[in-house]
Amino acid sequence: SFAQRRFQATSADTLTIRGDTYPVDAKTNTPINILGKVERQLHMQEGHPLSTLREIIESHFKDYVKLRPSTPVVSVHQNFDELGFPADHPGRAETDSYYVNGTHMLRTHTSAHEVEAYKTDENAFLIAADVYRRDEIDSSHYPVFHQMEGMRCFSGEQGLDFIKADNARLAAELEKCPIIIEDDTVVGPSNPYQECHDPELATEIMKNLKHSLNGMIFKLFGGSTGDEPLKVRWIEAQFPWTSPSFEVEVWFNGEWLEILGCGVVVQKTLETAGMGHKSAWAFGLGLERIAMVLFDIPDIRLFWSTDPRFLDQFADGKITTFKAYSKYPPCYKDMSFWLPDDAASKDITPWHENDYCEIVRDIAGDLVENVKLIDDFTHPKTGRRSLCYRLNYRSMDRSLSNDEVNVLQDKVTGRVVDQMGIEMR
Ligand code: FA5
Ligand code: MG
Repeated sequence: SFAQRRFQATSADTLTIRGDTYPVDAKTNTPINILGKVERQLHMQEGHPLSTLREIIESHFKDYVKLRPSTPVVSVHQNFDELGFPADHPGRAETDSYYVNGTHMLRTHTSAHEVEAYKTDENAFLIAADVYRRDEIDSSHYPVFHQMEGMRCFSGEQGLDFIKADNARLAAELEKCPIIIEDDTVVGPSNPYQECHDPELATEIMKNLKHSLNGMIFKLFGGSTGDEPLKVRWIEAQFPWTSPSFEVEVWFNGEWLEILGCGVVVQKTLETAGMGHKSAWAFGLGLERIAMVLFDIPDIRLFWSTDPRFLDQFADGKITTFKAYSKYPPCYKDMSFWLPDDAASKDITPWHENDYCEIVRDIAGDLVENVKLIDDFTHPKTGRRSLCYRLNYRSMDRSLSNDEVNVLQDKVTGRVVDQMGIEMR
C-alpha cells in the first residue's frame, strides 16, 4: 500500500517526536533514521560551526527576539496553508516533504513559525531551527539542514518617518563597508508592491530589508573574500507570502552562491496573525550553505560527524578553515533496474528518485556520498524504462571494505525491489 511503500520505519501505530506522540496514517513517510537526527540540534551545540554561524548572525541582529522552536513537528497548516501556498504547490508532495501524518509534518522551513511569532506582538524576530526535506544525495544536500528566519515589523504609529530615519542609519553603517551591490530588482508587474500598500511605504520597507541584509552579509563574508571587495547580487524571486520577493547571492570563490530568500510580507499573512495594522519584511537563510564556504567544509555530511578530528578543529565563535584529516577511498557500485509497468499495477506509486534515495539513506546512512543517475533507457518495443544509478560509498572516518559495501548494496537492492516494485537487470 501507499503507506508501506514509503514508510518502513516501524510497525507501531504512533510516532514519538521530542516527547509528543502522533498517530501514523496513510500519509506517514518519516523514517526512524530521520527522527534520530531530531535530537542532535547541531545549531545549538557549542563550538559547532553551525552554532558559531548562528551566534554571529544573532549578534548582528542583537535587538531581535531570539526563538528556537525545538520540536520540528508543525501542522501542515503552519508550514503551507497559512503562508498562502497553493494546494498544488510541489513542496507539498510526499516525495518532497516528511509527513508525520495527514495533519502534521516536519517543517520544511523556518517560515512555518512566522505567524506564531507575529502573534506575540513583538516587532523583530530571529528564529533558528532544524528543517527537513526529502531530496537527492550529494555533497551539498542532506535531508536535515538548518535555517534562520529574520522578520521585522513596523507598526502604524512608527510611520514612514521612523522607517526613513532607520534607513538613513543603516545606510550610514553600510557606507563603512567595502561592498559592491548589484541590484537589478525592478519592482513591476512580475514582482509587484502589494496593492494595499502605499508605494512610498513599501519602498522604504524594501530599503530597510536590503540595508539590513547587506549589513549582515558584510559581517559574514566581508573579511573572507581576500583583497577584493565583497560582491552581492539581488535578484527577483517568488514566495507565496512575500511581495515583492528576492533572492540574494554572494560571489565567492569564483561563483554565485545563493544564500537566502526574502521579501515584504504579504498583508494577509500579518492579518492571519491579528497584526494587520503592521507591515513587515522577512528573510530565510540556510546555515549549511554559508558554513560550507566560510569554514571550507567540503561535504555536508561532515556537520553530523562526531569524530573529534572534525569537532576539535573548531572553537566557539571563531570562523576557521577546516583541514581535511584524510580522504578515504570511494567505492562505486552500479544498480540497473526496470521500472514497474505503471499501467499494469495501479496501486504502485509513480517512480520518484527521492523515494529511492530515502531507501539508500535509510540503509547506508552517512556512508553514502552521492547517488547519480548514469543511464536512462526506454526499450523501443516494450516501452519499459530502465535506469542505472551509480552509488558512491565513502566513509569520512575510515576505509570501507569491498565486502562491507557489498552487504549494503545487497540490502538496498532487496529493499528497493520489495518496496518500489522494480526489477533488477
Ligand atoms: C525558503 O525556505 C523560504 N522559507 C525563505 C524565505 C523566508 C523567503 C522568508 C521569504 C521570506 P528556499 O527553499 O529557497 O526558501 O531556502 C532558503 C535557503 O535555504 C536557500 O537560499 C539555501 O541557502 C537554503 N537551502 C535550501 N534548500 C537547501 C538544501 N537542500 N540544503 C541546504 N540548504 C538549503
Ligand atoms: Mg531558493
